[in-house]
Amino acid sequence: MRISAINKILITVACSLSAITFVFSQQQPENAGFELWENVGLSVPEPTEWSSIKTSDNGTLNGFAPYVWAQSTNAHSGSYSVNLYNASVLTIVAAGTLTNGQVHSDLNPNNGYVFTNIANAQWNTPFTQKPDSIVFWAKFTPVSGDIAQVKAVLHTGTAKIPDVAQSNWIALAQVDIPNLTSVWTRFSAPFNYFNSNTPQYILFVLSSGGTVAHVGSTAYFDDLELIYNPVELDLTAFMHGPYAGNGLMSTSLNPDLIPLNQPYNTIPWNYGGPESVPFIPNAQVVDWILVELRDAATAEAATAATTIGRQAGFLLNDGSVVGLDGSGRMTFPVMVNQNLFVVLWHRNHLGIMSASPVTEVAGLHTYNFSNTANKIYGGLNGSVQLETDFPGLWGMAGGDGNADGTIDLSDKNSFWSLFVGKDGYLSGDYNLNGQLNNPDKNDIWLGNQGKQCQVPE
Ligand SMILES: [Ca+2]
Ligand SMILES: [Ca+2]
Ligand SMILES: [Ca+2]
Repeated sequence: MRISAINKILITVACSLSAITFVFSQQQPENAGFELWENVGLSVPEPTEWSSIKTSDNGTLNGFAPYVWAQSTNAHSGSYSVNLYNASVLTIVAAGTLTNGQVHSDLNPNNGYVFTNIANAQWNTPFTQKPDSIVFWAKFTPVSGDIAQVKAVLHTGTAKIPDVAQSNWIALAQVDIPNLTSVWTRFSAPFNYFNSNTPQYILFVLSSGGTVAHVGSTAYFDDLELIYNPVELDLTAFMHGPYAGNGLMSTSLNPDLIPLNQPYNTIPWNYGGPESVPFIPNAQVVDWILVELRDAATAEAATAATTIGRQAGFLLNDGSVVGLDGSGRMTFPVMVNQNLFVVLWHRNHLGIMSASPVTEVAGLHTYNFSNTANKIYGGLNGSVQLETDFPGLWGMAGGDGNADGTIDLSDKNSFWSLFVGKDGYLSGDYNLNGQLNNPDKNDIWLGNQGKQCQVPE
């Protein structure tokens, strides 16, 4: 039998990675500064993307409904704000009302509501993100105990405000303004999340009246904004290959051999992020590292499907993980609903995940993978003890040249043997010194054989 001498390079994706592209732009309300106005056939224009009680879903009542809004040149910024005021028709007092959805009007104001009309794009605002809070600017002159109010509801499907059942609601942010507010004032409120569902729409209602509105109350609104507090990371981790002792890694690849573009745009990471630098920003940079955030109840449940963000950054010789400027912390514009688990990927070391949730203190999410045993999920099955003397040091296992999540003979045969003697930024350069020779195999790969990536698939 003839045996082929060709080494078959198997690229199996043991630690499977999703190819999802994450969009980091933050969704904001449309025409949130009320600068754009449109004539919708009424004698008063409406702010574009917003509507009120004369364009409700009840064509019969629309003709009788009073005007309760006006374009105002009394603006917090730009040229205009929206002025809402309570007005009466016959014996009914209608509250000044503005929504990005549609008004459902009723002869009894108590039966009125605003709603996301999913049947018509004119009356709904698709929205899939999870802001932390709402901010806007307002002035208010109340009459007889009236309150001005802004509510924002993130929801799926059809939803309305108010709604006793709160059907399809995911989160509510609400600001009540009970007092005279004669100068432009900034108001804010957090979104209170009821569940971890992903929104499909956002519904706002702005009002110049409370549950029982009185004629004469008038309010001005401008510059609505949604606030997203990013997850800022303070991470520490070490890699076996370049580990040089005394809590430091070598920086032999720096600067000439480290590429200026993030190298994780290939199998198995398939990370298409645009991270690149004009030059390696810091003499302490060891190599590029890919940081992945997962949102799950437990470490076991933190599979690839729970990924909420990925970014490439730099690992420094003291174990710090930093952004593209070489010193600042990495931030992710995401919101964590359950628990945050952080995964680190390196091109020829086994990926690692935090064994426990990464918690926030004063806005900072801190995790040190290295300073005690079992900070790395799965322990020594997928990592290495770098220092045995107290207090010890633990890090990422080197030798996975084909990045399939297992350190075995194929990493030697295909990615080390074939390139022995070569220089460069090579997968088989397991000690990251820019030269591929015996120490890569003997000092790093050999002792790590059999270790497997413990990051949940
Ligand atoms: Ca404005
Ligand atoms: Ca391997
Ligand atoms: Ca080497």
